[in-house]
Amino acid sequence: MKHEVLARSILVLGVALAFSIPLIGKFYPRVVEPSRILEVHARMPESGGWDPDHISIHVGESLKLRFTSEDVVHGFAIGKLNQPSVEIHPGEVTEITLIFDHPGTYTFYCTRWCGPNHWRMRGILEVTGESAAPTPEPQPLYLELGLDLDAPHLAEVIPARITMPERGAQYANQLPAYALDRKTHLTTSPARLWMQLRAEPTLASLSDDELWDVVAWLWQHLSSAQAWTEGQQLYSANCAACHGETGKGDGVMMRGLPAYTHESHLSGTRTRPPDFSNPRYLLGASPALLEGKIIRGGMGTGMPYWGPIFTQEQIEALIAYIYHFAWNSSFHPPTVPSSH
Ligand code: HEC
Ligand SMILES: [Cu+2]
Repeated sequence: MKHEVLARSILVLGVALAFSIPLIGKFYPRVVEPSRILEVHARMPESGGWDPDHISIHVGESLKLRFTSEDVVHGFAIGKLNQPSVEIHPGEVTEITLIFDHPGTYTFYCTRWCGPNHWRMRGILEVTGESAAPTPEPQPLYLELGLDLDAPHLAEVIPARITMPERGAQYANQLPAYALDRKTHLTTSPARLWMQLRAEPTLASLSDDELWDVVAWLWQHLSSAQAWTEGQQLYSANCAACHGETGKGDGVMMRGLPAYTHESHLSGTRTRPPDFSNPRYLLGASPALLEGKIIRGGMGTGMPYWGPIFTQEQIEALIAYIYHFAWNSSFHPPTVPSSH
């Protein structure tokens, strides 16, 4: 899927080089003679953000962007393209050359925490030109399901101890087929799935704790270890400043704001993120719901929208990573040491 996007829509020439050599302009003419050069100024969002913040390029045209920063270090990346970002240092010029082979609209964004409104530092890159009709993006699952993202989603049941997925694995062959089905996984919260499995006569011999091990195993099983690692990296780069390294909602950007409480969860008046290590919040949410929140953001709250920034795979990786805060939660009385 990654390769498809790359082949279909973009070539970013020499971006990787820009990491090691800040002033690489002289290397470019050998790669490609740009048909146009555009100066782009980077400033903190408080002082205006990107200038210009709307860039147009024609299919096949090679556009050289010359970045300068007028305050602190910023980064430049284009959403959904899986290309490394370039750094923009004050007093230096960073150049990249873009060529697209397909029309489309992209969001470019700052990749450095340059200030409290860092995530608002975004702009639009419009690629114009005729071509075969663009492949429509699949509709996000939360829209297909008609989920109300703002409705409360407290877990009806939560584990009484830290779950042990490796113990849950031994019951894999006793599970009803739907439990292993990916669509069920995406549309069902862990708490709901637990309740469904609890009602299965064939699993009646399992204790409540063992059944939680099964659900935790399913959550691990249905997302790959690779996704988890990618999710961890994306989380610390993009989310931890608000959500906190340990997912407690206590990131540096959130200090001093009123706490996230049950009341704020129920009424929708939330200023801080929820504590991801509190299973009441996270184990009551399906992957489709979390995906919706990440794509759309929390209207009116500080939660940014990430739909134009991350690929589907990156969002899935983030979700796989976020759930681990609840599974490994020290919120439970730690009667058994966690194996993670
Ligand atoms: C600028 C601060 C900020 C950043 C950065 C941020 N968030 Fe949030 N996030 C919030 C706030 C505030 C909420 C609570 C909003 C609400 O629930 O309506 C929230 C809520 C959420 C929720 C909903 C949780 C629930 O149980 O309803 C998810 C999921 C989430 N964020 C994921 C992410 C991910 C993934 C990233 C990084 C890619 C991220 N957030 C970056 C502030 C932030
Ligand atoms: Cu910035």
